[in-house]
Amino acid sequence: MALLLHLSDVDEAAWAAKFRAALGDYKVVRRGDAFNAAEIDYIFVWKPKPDAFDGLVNLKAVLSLGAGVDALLRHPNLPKAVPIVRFVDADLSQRMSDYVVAQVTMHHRLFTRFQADQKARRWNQLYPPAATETTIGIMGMGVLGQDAARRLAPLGFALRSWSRSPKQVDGVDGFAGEGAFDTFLAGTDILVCLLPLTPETQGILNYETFSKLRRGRLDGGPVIVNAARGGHQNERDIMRALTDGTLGAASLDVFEVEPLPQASPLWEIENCYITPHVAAISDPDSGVRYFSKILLDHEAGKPLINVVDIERGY
Ligand code: NDP
Ligand code: OXD
Repeated sequence: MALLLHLSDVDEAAWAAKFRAALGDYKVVRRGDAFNAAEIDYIFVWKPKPDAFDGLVNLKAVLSLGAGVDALLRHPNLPKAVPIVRFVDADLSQRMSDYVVAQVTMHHRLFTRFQADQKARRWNQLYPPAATETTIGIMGMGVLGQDAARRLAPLGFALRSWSRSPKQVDGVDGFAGEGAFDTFLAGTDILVCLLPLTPETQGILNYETFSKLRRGRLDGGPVIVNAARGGHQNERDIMRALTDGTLGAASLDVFEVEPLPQASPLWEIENCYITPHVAAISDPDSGVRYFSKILLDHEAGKPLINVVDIERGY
């Protein structure tokens, strides 16, 4: 019985040390260690290599360091019948909401406009709308979307959400399904994407979507904030919309290709605010606490929690 760690682009050794401390006698191995593949019950992954699952014939669950599992689900050798547990964590939600609140408040107060005025030494008393006059539309009303709504509400913003199934959250005007998408957009000034990447949501941040957002409330035009996945956005369309005024600004944490290529024109656009996929990081202490409990509970006969619905894709 053992847990195998297979983490790329993060400090696997540090995670392994914490898992060993948390799991006591339960064996924890890393990719480079000598181990018998048949003894692996659980694999903890982030950006797994093609051979990650080779020989793991007794796997009970795949544990995903990421909250988003789109890339994992595309892994060509992902075992078909093994449940996937994704990361759901208050610390991760807090960090994501920190990002969302920062971007939303920055755009609400017309940061792009006043930065340009400052550069031009221009004194122009243009008053932003009150938060109560500004509507934030959250696409994806799951764990992260609901947390963001909860933290934006006390600031006074008008809130609306869009999800696959209807959601009733206090103080949030809920819209659900494709049929309600245009109505949702029509009243939105700042569009925040917290959707999972699935075939249905791929490319949803496109020119047509941007054209349907409410105009006239925020000087410069409506704004998008994407902290979900680069696959949600069409970057050519974002370029076009930022240049022709369909969008006033965009905050992007994720990109079609990561790292964002040097040649991308997005780097140069003043009303495009780029961060390198850092909106929220899975913290090793809370991550180890969360997954160790899940593993030990499961070994004690309890059901797994936060299991990905593979058919749905999230
Ligand atoms: P959840 O699974 O909890 O929530 C997903 C939400 O999206 C649900 O409300 C769901 O609707 C909705 N949704 C899914 N498909 C559709 C659709 N076709 N149309 C409308 N709504 C849809 O996910 P999380 O909140 O935990 O995470 C969201 C995403 O955030 C992750 O998948 C990941 O890609 C991204 N992420 C990015 C990070 C970063 O650092 N940039 C860090 C962590 C996560 P319903 O409620 O009806 O199921
Ligand atoms: C995640 C991420 O999905 O960091 O957790 O992007």
